[in-house]
Amino acid sequence: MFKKILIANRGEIALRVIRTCREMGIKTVAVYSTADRDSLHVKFADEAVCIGKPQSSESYLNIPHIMAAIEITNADAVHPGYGFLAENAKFSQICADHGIKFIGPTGDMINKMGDKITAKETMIRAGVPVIPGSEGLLGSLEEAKGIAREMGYPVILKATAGGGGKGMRIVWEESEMERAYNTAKAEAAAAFKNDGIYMEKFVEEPRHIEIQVAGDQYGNVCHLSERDCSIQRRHQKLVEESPSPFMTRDLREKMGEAAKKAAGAINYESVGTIEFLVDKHRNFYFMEMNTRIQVEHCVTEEVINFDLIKEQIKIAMGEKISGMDYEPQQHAIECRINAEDPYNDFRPSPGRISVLHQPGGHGVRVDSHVYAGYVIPPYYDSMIGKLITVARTRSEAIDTMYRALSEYVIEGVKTTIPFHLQLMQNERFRSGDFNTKFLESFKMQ
Ligand code: MV4
Repeated sequence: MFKKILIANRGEIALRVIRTCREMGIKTVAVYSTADRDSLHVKFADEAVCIGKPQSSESYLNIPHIMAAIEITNADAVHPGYGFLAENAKFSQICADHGIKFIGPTGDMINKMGDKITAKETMIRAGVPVIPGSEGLLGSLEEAKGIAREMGYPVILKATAGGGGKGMRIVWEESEMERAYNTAKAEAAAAFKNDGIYMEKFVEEPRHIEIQVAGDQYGNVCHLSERDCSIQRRHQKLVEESPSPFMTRDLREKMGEAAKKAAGAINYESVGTIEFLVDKHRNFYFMEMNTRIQVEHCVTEEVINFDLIKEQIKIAMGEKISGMDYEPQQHAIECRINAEDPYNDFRPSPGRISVLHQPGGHGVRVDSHVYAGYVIPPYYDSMIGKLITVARTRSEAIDTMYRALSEYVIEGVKTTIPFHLQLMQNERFRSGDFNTKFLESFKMQ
């Protein structure tokens, strides 16, 4: 049993973890940068330690500073949240070496999924469908052209150290290959200090559907159904929902089994997510695994009535999971409320929230760390909070969302609320007929 958990994060997820710890009777330690002195996670935790300057590299990404905070507060476990150090294999390993439980997977598990070619090879061995492409790294431009000619264009070049859309290049015909090959390699080298790239057949207009999984220390794995995250802009998710409007019982069964094989292949411990691309014929392919709790975990919590943070902590304490799979019992939608201007290319809009009224009522959940007078610092992501609605049907969840968005008042900064209001009224969104390209043609009124 943990007595005290240090939360190596900030914002809404730090608050989210503190809330569950309170319910479990576990003491909490917040860490904060000098830009976050007045944050709610600092006020709500039992203790708080300043870990440095506003830049993430000086605070939330600074492992020595965080280890010092663990040491002086005598915390016995650390929750990394999402982003920052959540998928840092070294940090997980360093915690283990110091007898501190990292609430998440081991460094070895993070490494096995962090390198995309290694992950893909592991999936092939486990019998999980992957996108056809090169066998491992591309050795030369000529090799790339040869594979593409055999497979047929379009193809996509990806960095093996990448993920989340960074350093990808779509190639539509052979004349574009040389340039794409060279820029993809150069970008990968600059961004990840690893210029290894590989090739896949480009799947056109896919859906992004991910399966939430949980695995314990005894080799049990279960799945907790899907989330549809196809409403994205430049690889930033804006809306997530469960169940997916594209899902069928049969497809969920198949994707759920594939996701369990994927997690089982690395003896995964903790909660995690298997991301799939799903084409219009409902063929699905492993894309990558997220070895962390995600921003959108709340939609799963609402449809299966389950506290995923509590589950994550219990798994880290060595409890067994039931091994049962879960099906959505309701419909939940999440809208990310960001300090961004949807009328101006979603440009960040940090600053002081002068007036705030958050929505409530039946079927409405708000996960947010802001209050009236709070200043959104420019150093971190621009999320103000997440608005989640839950109802018996998708159409009712959308209606509740529209009502809740209409109640939301945020003055002082621009927000994504006007975008979400228009999306909830959009015919194609309402009919469930969308894919990852949908927002490219969406125009604000
Ligand atoms: C793809 C693809 C089409 N074909 N791979 C984007 C994020 C990264 N995880 C991989 N991504 C993609 N990989 C093949 N072979 C299309 C995307 C993609 C995408 C995927 C999910 C959600 C939004 C997306 C937007 C553009 C491209």
